[in-house]
Amino acid sequence: MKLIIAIVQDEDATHLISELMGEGFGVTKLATTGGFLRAGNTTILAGVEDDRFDACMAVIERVCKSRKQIATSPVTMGGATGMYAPYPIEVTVGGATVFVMSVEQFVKI
Ligand code: 2BA
Repeated sequence: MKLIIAIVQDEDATHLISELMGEGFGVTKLATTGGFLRAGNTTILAGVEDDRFDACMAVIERVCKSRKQIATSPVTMGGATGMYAPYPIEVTVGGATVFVMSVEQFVKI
């Protein structure tokens, strides 16, 4: 068994969960925050049997879209002022950031 930890954009989360549930996968949704954008995203936990791993990854790949977002990044203004001036940068977020772990034991009590 594998544990899939997928960090996805909030915009994709509802659709992804219903697609995964519709295909019989068990999922848990966590409300999370990205360290770089400091904006909300969604982390999906899915425990899947090895023979269904590819099917689960295929759903994630199909549903999760990449999008461009504007982030505000601070830059130091030169000289002795030590002041910070925010400036916009464009980043491409997603489709999904996925970690896959082998599950040693799965117990439901
Ligand atoms: P954030 O940390 O808010 O990052 C959002 C997007 O900003 C990233 O999209 C990437 O395009 C960009 N970005 C992140 N760090 C950057 C940096 N130091 N310099 C320039 N651009 C940067 P994704 O790569 O698709 O990541 C989406 C979210 O997935 C991240 O949100 C974070 O919550 C999670 N994530 C990504 N890599 C991770 C990792 N190695 N470990 C844990 N979580 C990760």
